Amino acid sequence: MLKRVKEALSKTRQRWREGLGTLLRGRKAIDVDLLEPLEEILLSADLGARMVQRLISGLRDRLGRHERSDPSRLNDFLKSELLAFLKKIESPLKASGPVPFVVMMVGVNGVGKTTTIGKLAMKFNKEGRSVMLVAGDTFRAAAIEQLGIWGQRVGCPVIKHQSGSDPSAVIFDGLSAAKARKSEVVIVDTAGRMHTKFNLMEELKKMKRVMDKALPGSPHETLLVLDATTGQNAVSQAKQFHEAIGVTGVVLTKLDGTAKGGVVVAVAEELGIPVKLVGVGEGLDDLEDFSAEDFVEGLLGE
Ligand SMILES: Nc1nc2c(ncn2[C@@H]2O[C@H](COP(=O)(O)OP(=O)(O)O)[C@@H](O)[C@H]2O)c(=O)[nH]1
Ligand SMILES: [Mg+2]
Repeated sequence: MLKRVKEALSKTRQRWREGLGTLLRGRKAIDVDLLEPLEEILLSADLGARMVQRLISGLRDRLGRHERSDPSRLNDFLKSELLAFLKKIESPLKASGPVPFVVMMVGVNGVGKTTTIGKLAMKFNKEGRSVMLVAGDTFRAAAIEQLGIWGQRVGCPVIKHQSGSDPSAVIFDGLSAAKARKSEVVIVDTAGRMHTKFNLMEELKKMKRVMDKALPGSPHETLLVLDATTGQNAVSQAKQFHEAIGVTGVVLTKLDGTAKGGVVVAVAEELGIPVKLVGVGEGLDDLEDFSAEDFVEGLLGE
């Protein structure tokens, strides 16, 4: 598991190590004049301005107290600070308690919602739990088809209506069917939408109301899918979705092949939303529980 996330974050880590190496070359001690270039490097890993400020001021305090540790300790300090912070937002997806347990997936277009649903269905299926998928992205016929294919691969039922129909209607039917069949986990797909489009955000609110009507208390998790390659824009997406419908967790996809993996730290810092899952590829098994340790190792490790 550590290997997958570490591999996925290798570009971010490589950039960090190169920057740090250049910065510390020939240094005997950490001095205040290091703080500014260090800040630059941390910002380029997309940890977000606030997190970077927090780390830099922590270092400044230490230097002020004349804790002039040798440069090789710098990375350890940053790692332990980051770890302490990320531990607070580490929260694996349990999907236990209510039956059916309903998970709603939201996010902008192309971030990996449908793919994550397929992976998640596989994960639950492997745990021996019955899963049902609901094709709440009725916007395009291709989206309904795509979910159907994932359902076939995993071997779980997919509840769908025709494209162009009201997403709330298929969601109501889906949850009713799940209740009747005693499905353990229901995962609801939704159409991608720009976080800045008022009407589309209102539509999400309606879907949530309909879920609560069909199965009081649901959805039990509202997961926002964020594409790690988008960098800091993910933070404004998270803010808007959270304000509109109350996100309970984040899924960070496409961590493989990006040097912007630090963005999850920025999202957590701004909003305090737990990070549940991490996508590390396009395959069925390319989904991991978020682990603070692995993440910090991946970002700042050897
Ligand atoms: N490399 C990589 N690609 C991913 C990951 N998750 C999704 N994708 C790809 O992103 C594209 C969009 O995914 P899709 O699930 O259709 O996004 P949606 O519009 O949010 O439903 C597809 O080509 C997926 O294969 C991931 O973790 N890593
Ligand atoms: Mg989709």
